[in-house]
Amino acid sequence: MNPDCPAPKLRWDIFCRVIDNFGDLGVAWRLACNLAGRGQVVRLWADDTSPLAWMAPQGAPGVEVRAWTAPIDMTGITPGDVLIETFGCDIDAEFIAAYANQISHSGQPCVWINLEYLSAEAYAARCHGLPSPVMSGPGRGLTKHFYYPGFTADTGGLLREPELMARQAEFDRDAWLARQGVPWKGERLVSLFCYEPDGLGDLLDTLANDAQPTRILVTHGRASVAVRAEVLKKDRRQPRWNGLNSLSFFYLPQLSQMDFDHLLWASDVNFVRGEDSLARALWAGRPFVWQIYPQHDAAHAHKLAAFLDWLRAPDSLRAFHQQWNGLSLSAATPGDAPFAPADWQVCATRAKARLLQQGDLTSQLLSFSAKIH
Ligand code: TRH
Repeated sequence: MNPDCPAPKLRWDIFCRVIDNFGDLGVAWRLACNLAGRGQVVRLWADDTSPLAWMAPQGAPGVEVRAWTAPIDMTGITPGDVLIETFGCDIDAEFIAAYANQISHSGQPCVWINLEYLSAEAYAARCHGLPSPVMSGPGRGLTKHFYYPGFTADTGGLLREPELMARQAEFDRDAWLARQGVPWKGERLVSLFCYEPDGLGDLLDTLANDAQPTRILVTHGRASVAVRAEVLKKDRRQPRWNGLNSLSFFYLPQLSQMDFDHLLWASDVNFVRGEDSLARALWAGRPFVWQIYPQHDAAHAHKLAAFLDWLRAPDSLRAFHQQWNGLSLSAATPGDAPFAPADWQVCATRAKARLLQQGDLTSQLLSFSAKIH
């Protein structure tokens, strides 16, 4: 999108169904804010809006949040210009009928976009932007388009706010840590946002036995439950497992999305999971480890491999990911190899630089929609 020629102001309806965890809503909210921040008018429909109370307590100007009830409450609603269906969430027939009706009366074009999951696999670039004619139901005759986020210029890119790098450059680590109540004395800080990773016990042992002190900043929810359980197990089985007290913990409350970014900027190494936090770890530019969302058919193993290839991950980082994700039996840090060696940082810095040269998701989505519109 040419910055001298601002995108036309459109009305957007973004639909989001929360399957589990926070990623679906996290991505939908971030997209809504990114669009509104560029002058668009956004309505976000979510079947569970409750996590926004901590994720985005201030709301965002230009974003209206609506409860997506079943059946959908369309009282007083006129569909917008653009429909975004996040992660194939299936918008109600009633809403589609109203949209189709509006299009046929106004002559406006159909901009109905299916925003897909993030993947570095080749299909993302292959399928990005493809049209899909709607063959049945009230939308029959309309065309949906697939929009694939991704890590390369031939995909839809990653969400990135225009001012993100400037905010990062001004970030005051000490002040932020003090505000959170973290008693930081210069030890290595590791943020931990995860499910129940296979490699958690090994990670704690590695850090407990490391001469360099480490504090893990444990995020609220599943990560904190997993860490407390692992520590309890270790305390029972081997009370002196952290005998040097090299390892300490700080349990965080639920953070706003803004503060979640700050957590990643404040830490020396980031453990992230799912989709949105992976993108944020890339923007943080610090060494990171990703726990991929597990799928029953083991499709996540291919997805992880594709990502590590794109990342140009050094061998030790690949091995760590395999073990963290339960995809191999090798030890988290084989032998006496250091935790997070320098080439992890080099890899993260280069990946961030590559991504910064590409268009962000919202700019590309605006161009894409304007082309169809
Ligand atoms: O929560 P997730 O595991 O979400 C996952 C993925 O999206 C996955 O692809 C999807 O299939 C599954 O949900 C259903 O991880 P993710 O994607 O990183 O989303 C977490 C969001 O929560 C992200 O926007 C950051 C936000 N967050 C906060 O705002 N504050 C916090 O304190 C924490 C821990 C997270």
